[in-house]
Amino acid sequence: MGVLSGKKGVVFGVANKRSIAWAIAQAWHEAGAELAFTYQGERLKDNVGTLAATFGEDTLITECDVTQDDHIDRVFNEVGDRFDGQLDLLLHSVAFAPKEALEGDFVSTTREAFRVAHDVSAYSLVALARGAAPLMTEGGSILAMSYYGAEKVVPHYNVMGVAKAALEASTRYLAYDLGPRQIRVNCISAGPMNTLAARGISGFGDMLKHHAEVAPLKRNVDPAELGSTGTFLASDGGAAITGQVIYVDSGYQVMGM
Ligand code: 0WE
Repeated sequence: MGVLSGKKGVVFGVANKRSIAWAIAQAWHEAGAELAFTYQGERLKDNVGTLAATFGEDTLITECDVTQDDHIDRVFNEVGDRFDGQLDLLLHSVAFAPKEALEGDFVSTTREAFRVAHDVSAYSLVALARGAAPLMTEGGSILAMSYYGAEKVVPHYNVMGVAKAALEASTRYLAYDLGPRQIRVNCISAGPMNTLAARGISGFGDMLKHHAEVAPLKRNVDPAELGSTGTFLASDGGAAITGQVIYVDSGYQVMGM
């Protein structure tokens, strides 16, 4: 029996098979959870549908633009119907900043780029937690993805770093609000991963190399390792862990030089 058997979960942020969301979803599935998936727009529907169908042809997949309150309301109605009003797990693996904002100087960030980055990447966790909480009647585990650029300057990460700082702080405030209902809220701060979101970021290959050279473990992070930590946090192993940011980064975060 898997550590998540009988648990029901909803996963936001699968784009393709390299997505962090997919790595964590696979680990949750292997641990016995039953999952539903959302996709961000029509162009990702088939990708997510094909992946989700490997867990069974009847897996719920539904569209969710996390900046639209009506999408979020509909998704939790559908999830509640599918899982008989029970939800235990939620994965938030969603971020976006306009490409220009990740290229120049942070000081050049426009009001609109700042707004969009925070709406998609940070406020969405608050909105999803509020939608999920009424279904998490037996407690639950909410997991979001962060990155080191939330706490230290990573050149060009810019407004995403500020949005991840807001995401991490939101995790602590949500942990406080939802704690009395035994709903836990945590972040995994992952080392740089070779995903769709990272592709097209100039110098990303050099970042991976730097990370592997500096990190105590002298290697990058395997997506399956994010899955293992995600399963631990969702399981009884993580039952007293809430409001935390757990670094899954080969130890990079401890280094001063
Ligand atoms: O959080 C992220 C990236 C998220 C992301 C990626 C994109 C690329 C395409 C958000 N918005 C966009 N917008 C786009 O138009 N990471 C942790 C990966 C990442 O992104 C970086 C990094 C790292 C690491 C950007 C600059 C510097 C380092």
